[in-house]
This record gives sequence, structure tokens and C-alpha cells, in this order.
Amino acid sequence: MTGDFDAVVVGAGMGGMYALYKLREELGMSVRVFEAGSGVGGTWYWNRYPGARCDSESMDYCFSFSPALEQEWEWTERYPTQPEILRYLDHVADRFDLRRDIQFGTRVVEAHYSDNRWAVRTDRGDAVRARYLVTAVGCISAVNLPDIPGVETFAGNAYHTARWPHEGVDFSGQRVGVIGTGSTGIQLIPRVAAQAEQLVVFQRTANFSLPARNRPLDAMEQRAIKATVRERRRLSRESGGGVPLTNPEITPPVSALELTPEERHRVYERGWAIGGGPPFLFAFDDLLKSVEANETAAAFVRAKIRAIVKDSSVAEALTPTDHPIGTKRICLDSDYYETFNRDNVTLVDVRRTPIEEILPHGVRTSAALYELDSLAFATGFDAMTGALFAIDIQGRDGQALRDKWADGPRAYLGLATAGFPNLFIITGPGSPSVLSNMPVSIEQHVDWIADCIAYANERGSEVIEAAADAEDRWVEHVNEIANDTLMPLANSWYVGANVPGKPRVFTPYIGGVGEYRRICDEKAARGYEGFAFSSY
Ligand code: NA7
Repeated sequence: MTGDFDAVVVGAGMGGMYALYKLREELGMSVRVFEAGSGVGGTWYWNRYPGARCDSESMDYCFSFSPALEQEWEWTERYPTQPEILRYLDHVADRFDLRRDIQFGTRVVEAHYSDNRWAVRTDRGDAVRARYLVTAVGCISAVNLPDIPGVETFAGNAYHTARWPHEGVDFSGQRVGVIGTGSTGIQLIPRVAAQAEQLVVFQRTANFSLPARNRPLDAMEQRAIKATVRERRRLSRESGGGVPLTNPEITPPVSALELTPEERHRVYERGWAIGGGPPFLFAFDDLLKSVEANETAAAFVRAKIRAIVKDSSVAEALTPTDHPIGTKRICLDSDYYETFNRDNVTLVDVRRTPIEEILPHGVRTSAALYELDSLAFATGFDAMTGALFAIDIQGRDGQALRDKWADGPRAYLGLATAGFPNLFIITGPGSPSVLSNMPVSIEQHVDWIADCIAYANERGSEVIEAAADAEDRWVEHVNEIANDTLMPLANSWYVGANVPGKPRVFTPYIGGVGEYRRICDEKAARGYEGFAFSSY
């Protein structure tokens, strides 16, 4: 395909879908979306492993731009499963007739800014031009496959959780290995254990996991939420993490250290019983700021692990000790720790006995050979920048984004980067993105971008570009507020520690979606302060 468009959008996950809707329906722009998958959904298209489920609640993990859509869609569980979210997103694509402007099965490989246009090429030979380039490539979409010696020699079936076969996998009667115990592994492991004959879990870092307490969402409860949904959305938008925190049982914000150990214990028990991350992690206002406060929560969860897991040496291996709770993405589970009480499950601590090589019929550690029929890699992603760097993006004077960001990403408000005119990054580095309930951040970004383009149109400006000094100040601010917290302490994918050689930078904006929105709105009200507008 060739052609000229007002905008090219890369990716048809939630970000790309809403960008297409907004720019086409509200600004009347011509838009082409390129999507590598054969359907919409992004994360929810790719991550089809058993147990895949969102850890935001269904009533919050959805679009809010259409009140009619909000009212008509019925969720069935407290936390939505991957198939249910994908059904929802397919419904959105049909309802708003999005597919006609999306080219599926097509990966953008190159986007160069020249002659006041973005020249975009794909792996299928398309070459189109657009005034605006909007990336909606996802923060956790570029797959991380560890470089373990012999990985390519494995003769059984090997899967990465984010590239799971659409037809599903039957592990019955098999010896299965799972490498990785992040959010994904923690969701996958109980499901594989229930089906496989033997499961060997290779754990590098023990993670903190809280019970999800998933349950069916009954019709009455759902109707009640829908009746007051605008207020719920307002609370989400003004919150820290993009969720409403309406639960009256949550303690008002106080330091964990202000309570007696007994009172504190009761608060943690209540959070543990309610389930989910926020009731526990936001029970006090200093859990992510003070090592001492954090340790009270960490100790509570460690004690829970010891109480659940019967074999004390397995419990010890599962007990996280190397990072404050919440500084790696908190995991939510259904029976994760209980799974290690099963006779068919073995935990291998690969810090004590490292994986030395993968052989055709198994995995050999420094201590033993584990014979396996199938191997699942739940080894995560080259987060935040991996999917952007997979595209050869070049701005003014042929400057490559990969080069500009070689020492870490630099984006003004996490939305745009100096030297790359008319490029907008949805949920980019330096915005709340992965620290928030994504649909809230996606809608805020897309709305802001559309308003910014409308503003440029009104002024007769064709070029919008972030100023380098505004960008420098923003990057500094993002780092400063992150360094006020415990978050940079952990070797997490938030800092790129999971990918060898990646510069260590705490990437998302930690100030909360409410504060971030306020700042973005203020910049807009001041004539998009920090951006330069010009004409050809
Ligand atoms: P994560 O959270 O990055 O977890 C990946 C896991 O894989 C983690 O336990 C890693 O250990 C482990 N890993 C990675 N490489 C290796 C090697 N080489 N050997 C052994 N173990 C390894 O990815 P997820 O998919 O679970 O979750 C990503 C996000 O998706 C999640 O936070 C939610 O936002 C949704 P490590 O901890 O690095 O030592």
C-alpha cells in the first residue's frame, strides 16, 4: 500500500484503537493503523497463556469514552480474563467500525521524518506518508527470551507466554518446565500444575504475591457500579494509580509506623482478605517511601508464605528477601503459593543452582538434570522502550531514536521527544503508564494529543515539537520523584534490570495519574508550554 494520511498509528491495542477512534471520529483525520497481530487487542491478543488475567478490576479496566459502551458491556468476574478482555475489544472494534482503517498482519519496520512527513515502511512492503506518527506499541510487548546456552536445541515444545498458540496447549501427561516467576509465571504456574503430570518451576527471584480474591461479578453489583460510574471514573482520573479506591475499609492515609503492631497487623489482614494490590499496598501512605514501613508489610507477606507452604525449605526459597515489597510489580495470584504443596510440583531456585544449559530433552542446572517434554518461558519483556526500538524511527537530520535514547529514554511529559516533530508516544516513558490502570492513562494521552493537534490546526501550525530544555526538565523531575521512593532499589523491569546491557533508569512517572493529568492540562492551558508550533 502507498498513500498519504493525516496520521499513522502503530499498534491496535487499546491505545491504537482509541487513537483511531478519536482522530478519525472527532478530528475528521484520515488514519491508517498498522498492527502486527491478526486482530485487535495488543497485550490481550498476544498473551493467551492459561491463567492470563488483568490485575485491574473489570469495572475499571475498560474504556470510558462512550457511556453507551460502558452501560451495555457486561463483565462476568471481578478481574477479567484474557479471553473476556479480547471479546470486549473485538466488540469495541465492531461497534465503532475500527477495522476498516486497520491493516493487520503488518509490522512497521521504519518511520523516518523527512520533507515534513513521516515516511512509514512495513514488513509487507507498504510505504505510506503521514503528517503525524502516533505510536501505540505497548509498554510490555517486546518479548524477552533469555540467552541460555542451548536454548535453540530444545526438542520438545517451547513457548513464550506472550506468543502462546491461539489453539491452546494441552499439557496432560507431560513433564513441563516454567522459567520465570513474575506476574505471568505466577498466573500460569497453578494452571499448568493442575494439568501436567510434573511441573518444574525455575525461579530466579522470589516475588511478592497477594491473593487476587477473584470472584464472579453479580448482576446487582454491576448495575450499582454502572449507576454511579461517572463518579467512579472521576475518582480514577484523580487517583494515583488510575483506580477509584472506593473501598471504605481502606484506612485513611497514615504512616504504617503510627500504628501499634497489632493495629497494623489488622490492616494488613484486611487488605489480604479483600484481595488485589491497592487495598494492601496503599493501606498506608509510606509503604513505598520508607524502608522501615515497607518492612512491616513485607514481613506480613513473608509470614503468610511460611504459613501456606508446608515444606519449610520450599517456603524459604519462595520468600522474597532482596527487594522491598511493591518495588517490583506486585503480583496477584489464585493459589500460587498453595501450588507448591502439590506432589507434582518442584521448585528450583536458580540463584542457588543456576541453569547451565538447555538440552534437547530438558534443563540442566549446576545440581541436576530435569527431563522435560515442554518448556514455557514466562521471562517477560524488554519493557517501555523495546517495542519502540524495534522500529527504525528517525527524526530530524536522520537522528535515530535508539541513539537519542541510548543512555535512557527522554520524552517530554512522556508524550513527545525533541527532534522528532509530530511524533506522539502513547503511554511513553516518563508518563504514569505501567504504574497505572492502563485504560485511564491511554484515554488521557489520546485526548491530550487530539486537543494538541486541534490547537495546532486552529493556529494554522503544521509542526508540533517538544523543546529540548522542557524535555530535560521533565526527565529530571521524573527521576527526582522516583528517587524519593524505594522503587529504584529493585532490579525490576521498571529500571530495565531484566535486560542485560540496558541502561538503568526508572522509566515511568511515579507522581500518580491525577497529578500527571493536572500538569498536562496546565501545560495545555498555557498554550502547550514546552512545545514549539511552526509551519512549513
Ligand atoms: P517479569 O515480571 O519481567 O518476570 C519475568 C520472570 O522471568 C522473572 O521472574 C525473571 O526473574 C525471570 N527471568 C528472566 N530471565 C531469566 C533467566 N535468564 N533465567 C531465569 N529466570 C529469568 O515478566 P512478566 O511477564 O511476569 O510480567 C510483566 C508484566 O506484565 C507484569 O509486571 C504486569 O505488568 C503484566 P528476575 O525477577 O528478573 O530475576
